[in-house]
Amino acid sequence: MVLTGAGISAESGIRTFRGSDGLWEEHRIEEVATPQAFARHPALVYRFYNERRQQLLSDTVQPNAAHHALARLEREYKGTVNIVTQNVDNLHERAGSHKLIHMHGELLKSRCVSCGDVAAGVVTLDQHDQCRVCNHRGVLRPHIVWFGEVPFQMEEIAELLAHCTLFISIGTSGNVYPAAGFAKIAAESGARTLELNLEASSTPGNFDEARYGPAGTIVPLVVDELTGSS
Ligand code: BV8
Repeated sequence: MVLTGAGISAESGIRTFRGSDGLWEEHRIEEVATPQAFARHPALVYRFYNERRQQLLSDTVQPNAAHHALARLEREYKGTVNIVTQNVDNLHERAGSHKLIHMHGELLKSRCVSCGDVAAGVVTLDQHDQCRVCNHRGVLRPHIVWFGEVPFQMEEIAELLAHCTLFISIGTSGNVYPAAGFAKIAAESGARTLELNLEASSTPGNFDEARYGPAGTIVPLVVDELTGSS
């Protein structure tokens, strides 16, 4: 089981949360990425996500060597490879990964708060948009898990954690729960745990081993070792 965070997309040009000191413009991200912020200042929250979607959809943002290495691992590894990502970008899919859970949602999708419809291919969202299913207006929100909301597919993730033999964390600072607690749960289930990051995360004690460096450099090396091609 592989858990990825913002660090794996850093070399693709997407800023990490810590890299921006947790800020977007003058707002703390924890204050913008919440249901309360959306209720109080919808236009601000719509803009926050419209700007990130615009960047993700630009040609300059492409999967990097770490994303491609994980897709190769899924193809070539002797066991099953499952990725759980905290990221809302689509770079794992574009690199060819299939077994993938977006526990914090997906930037390019919207959800109707009235009928629950989830639509893909979103470019911009605003409070005037109409749901394609129930036709209500002003009901589309980013299909993103905000602070204080329950992450998606937690049952499937619990199953993966209970049965995984190797848990690899890539590019996450280990600050946001429940994701930050996964390594410990995997270790309690008997998995070997490996942290791949630019620097030590907040929970280095949860890992048997750690390797530090840019994901684009160290992830392909680890995948070579795991697939016997090194
Ligand atoms: C929940 C989508 C209950 C949004 C995200 C008080 C009030 C309310 C809640 C809480 C509270 N106190 C604690 C909580 C829980 C809260 C939380 O943890 N808060 C934190 C701030 C303390 N969590 C929640 O609210 C979660 N829900 O708890 O519900 C529950 C729990 C369990 C079961 C049932 C119910 C929901 C959290 C989800 C929030 N949404 N994303 C959006 O994108 O706009 S979180 C968002 O921030 C990311 O998805 C990610 O999870 C997190 C950022 O973390 P990272 O990915 O690690 O990124 P970061 O920048 O921090 O670190 C990057 C790392 O990469 C660094 O270590 C860096 O060194 C490294 N790096 C950089 N460059 C590279 C690199 N590594 C390799 N190569 C490089 N080139």
